[in-house]
Amino acid sequence: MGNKFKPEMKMTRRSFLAWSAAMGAGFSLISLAERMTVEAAGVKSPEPASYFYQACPRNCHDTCTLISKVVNGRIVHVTGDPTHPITAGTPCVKGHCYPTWVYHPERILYPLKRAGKKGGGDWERISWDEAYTTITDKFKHLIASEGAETILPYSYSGNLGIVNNYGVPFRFWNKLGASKLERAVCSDAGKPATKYTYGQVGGIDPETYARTQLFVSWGVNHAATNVHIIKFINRARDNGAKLVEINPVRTPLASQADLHIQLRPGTDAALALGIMHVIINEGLYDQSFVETYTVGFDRLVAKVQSYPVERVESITGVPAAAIVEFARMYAAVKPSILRVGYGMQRNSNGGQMVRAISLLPALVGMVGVEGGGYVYINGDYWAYDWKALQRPDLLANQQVRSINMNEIGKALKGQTVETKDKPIKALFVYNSNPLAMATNTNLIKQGLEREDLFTVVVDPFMTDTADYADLILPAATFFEYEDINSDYLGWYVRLNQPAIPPLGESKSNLEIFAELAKRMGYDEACFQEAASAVIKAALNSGSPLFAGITYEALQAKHWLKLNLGTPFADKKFKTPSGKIEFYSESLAKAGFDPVAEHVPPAEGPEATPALFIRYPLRFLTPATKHFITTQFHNLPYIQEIYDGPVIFINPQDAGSRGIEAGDWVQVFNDRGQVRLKAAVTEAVKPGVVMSPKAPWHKLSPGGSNINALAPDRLGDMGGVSTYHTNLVQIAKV
Ligand SMILES: Nc1nc2c(c(=O)[nH]1)N[C@H]1C(S)=C(S)[C@@H](COP(=O)(O)OP(=O)(O)OC[C@H]3O[C@@H](n4cnc5c(=O)[nH]c(N)nc54)[C@H](O)[C@@H]3O)O[C@H]1N2
Ligand SMILES: Nc1nc2c(c(=O)[nH]1)N[C@H]1C(S)=C(S)[C@@H](COP(=O)(O)OP(=O)(O)OC[C@H]3O[C@@H](n4cnc5c(=O)[nH]c(N)nc54)[C@H](O)[C@@H]3O)O[C@H]1N2
Ligand SMILES: [Mo]
Repeated sequence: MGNKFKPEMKMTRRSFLAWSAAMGAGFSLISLAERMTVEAAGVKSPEPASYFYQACPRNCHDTCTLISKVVNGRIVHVTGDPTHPITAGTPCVKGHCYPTWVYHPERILYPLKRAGKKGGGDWERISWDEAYTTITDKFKHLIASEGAETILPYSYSGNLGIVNNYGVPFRFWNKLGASKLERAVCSDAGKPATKYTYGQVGGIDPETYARTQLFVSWGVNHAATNVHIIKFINRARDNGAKLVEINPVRTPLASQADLHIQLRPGTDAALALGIMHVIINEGLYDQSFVETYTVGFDRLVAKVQSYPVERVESITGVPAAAIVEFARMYAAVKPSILRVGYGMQRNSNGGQMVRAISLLPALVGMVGVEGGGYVYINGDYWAYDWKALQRPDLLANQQVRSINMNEIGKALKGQTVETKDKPIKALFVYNSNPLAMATNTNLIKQGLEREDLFTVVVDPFMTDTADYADLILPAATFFEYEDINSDYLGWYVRLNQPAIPPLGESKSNLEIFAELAKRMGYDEACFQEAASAVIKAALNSGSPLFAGITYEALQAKHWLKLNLGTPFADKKFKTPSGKIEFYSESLAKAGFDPVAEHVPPAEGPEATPALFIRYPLRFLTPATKHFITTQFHNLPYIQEIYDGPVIFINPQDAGSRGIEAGDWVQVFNDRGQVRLKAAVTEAVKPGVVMSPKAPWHKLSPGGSNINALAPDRLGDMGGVSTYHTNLVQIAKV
């Protein structure tokens, strides 16, 4: 990495024991019975060994319960909890690597300050005292001279801990009055889209998938992003269920599916309306369900008439016969589950695509039934006491400005309305690596290079973003602090115990914000709370979903299931009409078609024909099994098994460009360029290319990753990112 600092790891057995004694009750050893369960699962245990339970806090549906084995103060092995129904004893390929992640020789273990030009790679080790003083002096100066809004926290999902991500940092930023970050990179169009239809966002319990007869995976790549759920889908298939995959890419699960509908990206609303055209016009819908529990059916009937299957074929590229086949299957085979992914809605028209798809289960009566339903995200089941966690009451200026994280490059360059006259002067990055993961990264880099910008990065590793920091604070990993986590697909709250003390001088986000608060002179008691107190406050929301889920119960059991039955079993919906809305007045008020509509993507042959001539390929950059967004790329074991910086290209597109499998190619558009290796395959259709998110720039050939090409345009709903509305051209190098 070329940085002039020497990581050291000094934790003697004596200091470990002193630390573990100091951790007291929060540091519980697992019981003998549990240890026997672990050993029965094949974990060898030479004495003396201790075992600790973690909740993997990566941004991942699965949120595995892990068990780490510690010998002489060192984690020697990490496995999955064999008793957990979803984790079922095995982490994913990345989870297996955790010991090498924790003890990576390039972990940052001390505060560092820049010792050369920004991005130059020269660092000087400093004390925590100097680091804190530098930051708080800067903050105090900015607050007094230019206002607290010139300070912007940037964070997202490096760890999703309720304490260390969603909790304590917000208390600090509220009190300080910093600009708010609109955290809209991920699933934020699909949420409002789903709410327009059902009034809330939530999914069904994946452990009930086995009861379905038809599983429709619409824009999800389970084999990469959700491996622990596949066993439930397979159990359903063992019971005779059919599997349908609707995805522009032939994913591993699509290869095994009964039907793979390989549509053009960004055309899903047209497909959904075409399917509804068949179901309605052939009289296959659930008439009594529609009459009893929905409003606006007549408007839907009218709307689908403009989506006959021939027209839908020309928009989506899906043969009319396949649309009819699926429509008839979806109306006939019950119970059915329709699972919608997040990748698709990261498009300029993503919200409207999810809205159109969300109408399907209601049309065939698959809402509130066992083994059936619609699945998006479990956000509404995270029934924590958010006010106690984040303390919005500490924010004096309720009108504080908000900056969309998807426009971070523009914001740093003063190119947004909010930042033109009041520039961002301090950027505090934690739990995120924006320079690698966000859109239009060349612009972000220019922003980070600003000499008048003071940037702090808190991370366990020297990331692309950290390279441009003025100050780097060493973050402890989740094996080194206490927290709780929630799944966003399964229904659990899980305790995360520390297994070892923080390596070197690294600290948890909680500790860092506590000390910053002290030095800023914030004397509210909440700033000095231990993790256990924050967890207790968060769980104490009074929500019936959390009945029986307490800190003490979590310490004893490590994970506890939410108290939820079949969602919508009572057929009550939190929409304005109290019913499922095929026609939505709120959608109309927000400027959308009140039923649903196919809107061509903002970059494409219809919307930008001239651009399409120069850049005729639609570039998808979804997840790979090897990374969690930007994490793990720096692990040797992952590098060994990672296919490298590939781009999938159809033989037709490769042939017309003289590209053969294994050739290095340049992928480019007006925003940037990236060098990738061609994988010539029919897994993508002509006109579509695909390369996984989100390697580090500095570990990528040519020093640039795929997000150098990604647009910073916002999507139609929720201010979401639009990674997939991205036209490119490819040339052999
Ligand atoms: N091209 C493309 N890009 C995408 C996407 C896409 O589909 N395509 N998806 C987007 C989506 S959906 C998301 S959610 C984002 C995710 O992007 P991010 O939220 O940035 O998430 P990660 O890359 O997982 O982790 C960011 C950093 O957190 C650090 N970290 C880990 N644990 C801790 C900790 O305990 N404390 C601190 N302080 N830091 C820690 C890691 O070392 C890492 O550098 O990426 C987006 N980027
Ligand atoms: N291994 C691994 N797991 C992860 C992540 C990771 O980086 N690696 N990221 C995590 C994060 S942050 C998130 S948000 C989730 C995301 O979970 P998913 O939604 O499953 O993942 P994505 O890869 O973003 O997108 C899923 C699929 O959308 C498809 N897609 C793209 N455009 C379209 C379209 O227009 N129509 C249709 N029908 N499909 C389309 C892509 O081909 C891709 O297969 O996964 C999480 N889990
Ligand atoms: Mo995400």
